[in-house]
Amino acid sequence: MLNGAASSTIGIANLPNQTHKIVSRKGATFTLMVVGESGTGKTTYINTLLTTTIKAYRDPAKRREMLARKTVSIDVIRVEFEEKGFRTQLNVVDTPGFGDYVNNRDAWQPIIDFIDGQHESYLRQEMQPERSDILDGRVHACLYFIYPSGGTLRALDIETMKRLGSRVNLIPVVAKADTLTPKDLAQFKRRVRDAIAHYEINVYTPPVESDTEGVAERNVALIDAMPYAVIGSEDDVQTPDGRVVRGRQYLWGVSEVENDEHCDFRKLRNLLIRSHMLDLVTTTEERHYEHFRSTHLDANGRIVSTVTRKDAKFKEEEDNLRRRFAEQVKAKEAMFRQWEQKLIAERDKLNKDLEHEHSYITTLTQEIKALEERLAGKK
Ligand SMILES: Nc1nc2c(ncn2[C@@H]2O[C@H](COP(=O)(O)OP(=O)(O)O)[C@@H](O)[C@H]2O)c(=O)[nH]1
Ligand SMILES: [Mg+2]
Repeated sequence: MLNGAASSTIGIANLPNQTHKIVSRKGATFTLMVVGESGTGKTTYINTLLTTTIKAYRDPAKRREMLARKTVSIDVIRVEFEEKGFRTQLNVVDTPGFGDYVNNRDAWQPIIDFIDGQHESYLRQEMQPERSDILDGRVHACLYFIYPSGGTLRALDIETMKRLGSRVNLIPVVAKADTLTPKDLAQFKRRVRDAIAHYEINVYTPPVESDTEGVAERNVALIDAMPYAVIGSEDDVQTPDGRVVRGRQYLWGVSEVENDEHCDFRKLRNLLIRSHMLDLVTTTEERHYEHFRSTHLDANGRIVSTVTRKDAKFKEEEDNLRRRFAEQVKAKEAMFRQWEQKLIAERDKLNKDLEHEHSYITTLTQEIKALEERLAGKK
């Protein structure tokens, strides 16, 4: 059961009947991933999203079990919710932050490998004759957490977002929006938007066209709000006017998570799990997965594996082996040469001995001959 302030229905239950049938036969799976520098609030955001969205887990133990812990590896949190008979399996992929190292080259590689790996796994299953139980781990939306520096996108953000945008529905997010004043936040969002356009980063854009009145305008407003400013909090706090809300308490007041004046948390949640869940799933299938498929099958229809890391490691091992082999060959060659020298020396010695024997025999033969002649003379 889903129950939050503005979440009377979730995405799947809101769909027109036709799509209902397609999605709900086995229940839908929706996979959301969070990526970004360490400490930008990714894990907190996941917990905020889950606890403000899925309130069925009133049992504290179960709720704790569901929450994300400090992230040291790529973690997948699985939650299932049901609304009007439609089951949705929500997978949230938490990733350890990057950017902690002096050398951040290829920091994005494990994340890219994960995304490509899910596509590859799906493709492998799809090519099997028995395909009724396909496990679908493909990432439908990737939230990229941008550090609220007040400046603009960092080089690492640009490099990572470029790679992500060509593989998944990339949704940029301004982290910890409560740390910027509304004026600075608006300016920062504008700069980020400009950088995204300038560096030609491919981001998810909600489709505008819609027959339903008001929906098109809402979608335009959604596009304009990108990058979505979010505030994460695991606590409920009291506002100066007495309301208890999810938020962060400060001396000057409260930053409210679910307040449109404070951040875009509600807008983003609505986009993800209600208004655009199906579009995120279909664009993943039709655009990103299709692109992966068309670029990862060779002429014989065999899968070209994506494991770049292992390639590099394998090559290193191969080089080591080759070097060790060459060294061993060289050592053996030296040994053979020594043997050869010894053999030659022995052969020479034998030859000399033979010569010696030969001349001895010749001398003896001559002596015999002389003796015979002398004997014959005496007769
Ligand atoms: N001011 C502020 N702090 C936040 C926000 N979200 C998370 N934090 C804090 O930032 C720190 C790092 O959060 P965490 O979720 O572990 O970051 P992660 O490394 O990206 O997963 C924690 O102390 C959080 O309480 C936010 O929206 N605003
Ligand atoms: Mg974390």
